[in-house]
Amino acid sequence: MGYQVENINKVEQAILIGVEPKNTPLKSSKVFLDELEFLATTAGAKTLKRFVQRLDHPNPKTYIGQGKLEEVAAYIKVHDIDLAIFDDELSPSQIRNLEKEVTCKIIDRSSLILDIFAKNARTAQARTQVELAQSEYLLPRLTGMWTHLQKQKGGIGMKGPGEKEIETDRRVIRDKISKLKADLKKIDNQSVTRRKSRETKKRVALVGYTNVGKSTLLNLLAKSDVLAENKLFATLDSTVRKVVFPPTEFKPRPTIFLLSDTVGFIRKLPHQLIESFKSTLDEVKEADILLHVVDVSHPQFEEQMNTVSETLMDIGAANKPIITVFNKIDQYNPDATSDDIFEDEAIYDLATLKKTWMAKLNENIVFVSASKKKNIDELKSMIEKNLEN
Ligand SMILES: Nc1nc2c(ncn2[C@@H]2O[C@H](COP(=O)(O)OP(=O)(O)OP(=O)(O)O)[C@@H](O)[C@H]2O)c(=O)[nH]1
Ligand SMILES: [Mg+2]
Repeated sequence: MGYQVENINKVEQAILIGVEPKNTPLKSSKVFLDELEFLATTAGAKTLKRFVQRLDHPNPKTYIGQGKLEEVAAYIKVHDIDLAIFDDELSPSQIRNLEKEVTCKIIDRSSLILDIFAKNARTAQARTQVELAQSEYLLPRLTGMWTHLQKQKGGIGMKGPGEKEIETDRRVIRDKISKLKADLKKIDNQSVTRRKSRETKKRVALVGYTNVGKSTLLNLLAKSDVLAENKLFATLDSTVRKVVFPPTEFKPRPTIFLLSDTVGFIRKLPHQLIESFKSTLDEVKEADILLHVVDVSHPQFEEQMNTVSETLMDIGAANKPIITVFNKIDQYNPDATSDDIFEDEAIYDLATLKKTWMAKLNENIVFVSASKKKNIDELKSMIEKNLEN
C-alpha cells in the first residue's frame, strides 16, 4: 500500500455528530462531545462545528434523521470539511447510507479511538493488538462501502501502527487476522513467562479512565519517567516498576511491590480493542490490589468511575481490593463548567474534601494531586496497610 507523505502532518478539518436522548441535560451532552473533540484533537483533527440531534436512539439507517443529515451535508460542502466524526460506532449499512449523502470521509467513534491507539502503539505487542483490532473492525465494513476511504488514502481512520496505511483488501485482511492472532499468542506466552518470574512479589495495578494521571502517579511512586501527557491514551502497554517504600520509625522493614500502569479506559471503548488488549489487561487481572485513579477535576468523573467499574467487570477483575485515588484535587471545583481553567490554588482543601460524599464511599479512599505531589504520604500508607493484609 502506498505511503502518502503529504497526509501525515495535515490537520484535517472535522465536524462532530452526536445523538442524545431527549431527556439528557444540556450540560452533559456538551461534555460527551467535549470528549469526542478531545479524541479528534488527539488524532490530529481540528473541530469546526458540532451537530447534535435529540433522538432516543440513533436512526438505524442514517444515524441522524434525514433533515439533520441534509443540514450536515450542506455544511460539509460549504466549509470544505475533510472528516465527519460520529459519536457512536456506525453499522456497515449506516456507513453505506451516509456515504450517499456526505461527500467527505466518514469516521465513527470506534475508528477514531483505533486510530489514536495506532498512533501511540510503541511495542510489538501493542502494535500487533491494535492492528488486529483495526482489521476486525474493518472486515465487516469492506463490502464496497469503504471505497471512499481507499480513494482518500491516508489520514485519520486509515492509519495503522507506525503511520502505515491500513490494509483494505478483504482477502489480505483475512490472512492478516490469522497471522496477527498467531503472533499475539507467541508474544502472550512470553509475557506469561515474564509475569511468572515475578510471582513471588506483591502486585499493585493502576487502573482508571484515560488521562486521569495514572502514569504521573507511577512516575511519582516508582521514581521513573513513563510518558505522561495531556492526551488521551498516551499509555498503551503495561509498564511494571518495582517500588520500594523505605522502613520508618514505625515499620522496621521496607515495603516492596510491583506497580503496573496500563491502557486507560473510556466510554464506548470498541469491543475489538478490549478483546485484543486482553493480555495487556492481564496485568490488572493478576494484581493483588488495584489503585483506581479518578480525575476528580473532570465534570463527569462519576460517569467515568462507572465506566471503569464496568470495564473491570468485563475483564474479570472487579472483585479485587480497590483503593480509590481521587487525583487532581488541585483543580477540583464541582461548581465549574468544563470551560473554566484554574491556575490558582484549589478552593477545596483536604479537610473539606474529607467531608464530601466521596470520602464516605468506603475506607479505602484517598485524595491526592500527583503532579503537585499533595497528600502522597497518605496514599503510601494506605497501600502499605492493604499489602499487609
Ligand atoms: N492539575 C493536575 N494535573 C495532573 C495531575 N496528575 C496528572 N495531571 C496531568 O494530567 C495529564 C494526564 O496524565 P497522565 O499521567 O498521562 O494520565 P494517564 O492516566 O496515564 O493517561 P493515559 O495513559 O493517556 O490514559 C497530564 O497532563 C498530567 O500532567 C494532578 O494531580 N493535577
Ligand atoms: Mg498513561
